[in-house]
Order: sequence, then structure tokens, then C-alpha cells
Amino acid sequence: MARPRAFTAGLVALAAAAGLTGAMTTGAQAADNPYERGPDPTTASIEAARGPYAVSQTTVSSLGATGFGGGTIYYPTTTADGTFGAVAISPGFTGTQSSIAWLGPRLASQGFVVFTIDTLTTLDQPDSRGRQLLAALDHLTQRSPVRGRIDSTRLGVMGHSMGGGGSLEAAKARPSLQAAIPLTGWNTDKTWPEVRTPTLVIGADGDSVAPVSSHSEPFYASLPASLDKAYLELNNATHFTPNSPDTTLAKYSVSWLKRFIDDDSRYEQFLCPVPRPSLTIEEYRGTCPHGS
Ligand code: 9J3
Ligand code: ZN
Repeated sequence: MARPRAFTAGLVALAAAAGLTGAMTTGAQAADNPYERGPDPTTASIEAARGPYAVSQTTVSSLGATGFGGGTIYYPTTTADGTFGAVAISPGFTGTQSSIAWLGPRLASQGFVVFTIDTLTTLDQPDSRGRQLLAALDHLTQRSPVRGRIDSTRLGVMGHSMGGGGSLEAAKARPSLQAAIPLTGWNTDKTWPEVRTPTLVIGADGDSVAPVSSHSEPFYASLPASLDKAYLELNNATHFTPNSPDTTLAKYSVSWLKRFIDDDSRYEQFLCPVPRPSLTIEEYRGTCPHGS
């Protein structure tokens, strides 16, 4: 894979010298990356309430789930575009899947199979939530009715609060995961040097439940310097901002999942150079450029 990629970069450089970048880039990338899905992205497309794919959904009963509490699978309706990457998402302490449900169709419409889960009990701690996210991914790829639509080598995890802490636990336990995104994450473990999964840590400036100074910031800082990682601190936001549709959270989550689950370099433009502070971004840090 490294050789064709370098070769493609060379072709693009030659094309740029010849003033042909626009025509060259699209064709070369489409040929180079078997995982990319959907049209070339724009700021409008990653900010949109819905992406290009129509979405269907199916329920997984707690009675039919092993090691987690069941949930809802959101997936692109079409079978014309091959397989998709998949993401499991855990709610936080005392929460149910309804608290993070908006992310199901939001992310699935961009071209992912998304599993919003219930936990075994609403009081489960982050380490348990991490194991449950992995059990949910196993269910998704091995037993669910949409298993044939999923590329089981291209999986990610997300979660809110203790579910975000759980997404770090899941990544630490299963380094084959391609992306992790803790949302206003909470964990008593502040150090994550073991993680090998590209991780976008999203915190909120006004979070008094999981203050960024004692949760998201040390999580980000402790991830390996060599890792593809980023820290997005939402401006004018609280611990519960991830429980409702949020454009900034969504646009960078979509970009991160596309960049690392689909290996889709078309989304690098939204991540690097790192976004500047704005009315919605308190702070953004990242290891740019991503990939190698
Ligand atoms: O999942 C969360 O919202 C974690 C924050 C919390 O309520 O911790 C209390 C122990
Ligand atoms: Zn640790």
C-alpha cells in the first residue's frame, strides 16, 4: 500500500506542475483507496444535518445481545456501494442510547454502519463500557442482520462521558480499532500511552462534570506523541452538549472517522492545518499532518 500511495503522490505532484490537479486528484484517489465512500466532501457536506446516504435502522433487543444491553443499528440503505466501516457508541452514566441517538443517522448518512448501544446497567463504569463497546462491535460484524454490509477490519468507537472513557478503554484493549472519539469523556484513569488507535478527544469548555483540565486534556496529552491524535475543545459548551445535535462535534467526528476508518485522505483538509479558535472552537490541537 505504501508504494502505490507514494506513486500516486508523485503523479499528483507532476499533475500539479502541469496545472492538472483538480482532474488528477479525484481519479487517482478513487483508484488508490478502496475504502472511500461518497462524493468529494465540502465544508457544507460535513456540517449538514444529513449526508448523502439514505439511512435505515434495525433494533437489537437486550435479549438478543451478549455482553451489552442491545441498541439500534443505523446503516446506509443502499447495497450498491459495497461494504462500510462501522462505529459503536456508548452513552454516559445513567444514560441510555436515546442520549446519543442523534449521532446514529447523522454519521450513518455519511457512509458508516453505526450502533448506538444501551449498557447492561446505566450505572456501569468506563472499563465495563469499553468491554461492552467491543461486544457490540462483535455482535455487529458477526451476528447482526447487516454484518454483510460491514468491513470488519474497519471499526471505531465513540461514547459520551463514562462512555467516552469507555472508548479509550476499548481502544487500549483492541489496537486494531481504526478510530476512537471520546465525547466529554470521564475516567479515573488519566493516562493512555498504550493506545495505538487514532483518537480525537472532544471536550467542552464549560464542563463541570468532567472538567477538561482533569479529563480530556490529560487524556489527550498522555496519548503517544507519535499517534495521530487531536484535541477539540468546544466553545460555549457543557458536559451535555454531546447529547444534542452539534454541528462542530459532528463535522470533526465525521472527518476523523472518514480519515481513519476509511483511510480517506479527502478529509485531511478539515483536520490539518488544525482549525483556529472560533465562536464554536475554544481550542484545537493535533498531530499534523496525519498519516504517513
Ligand atoms: O458518564 C458521565 O456522565 C460521567 C460523569 C459522572 O456522572 O460521574 C459521576 C461519578
Ligand atoms: Zn492509564
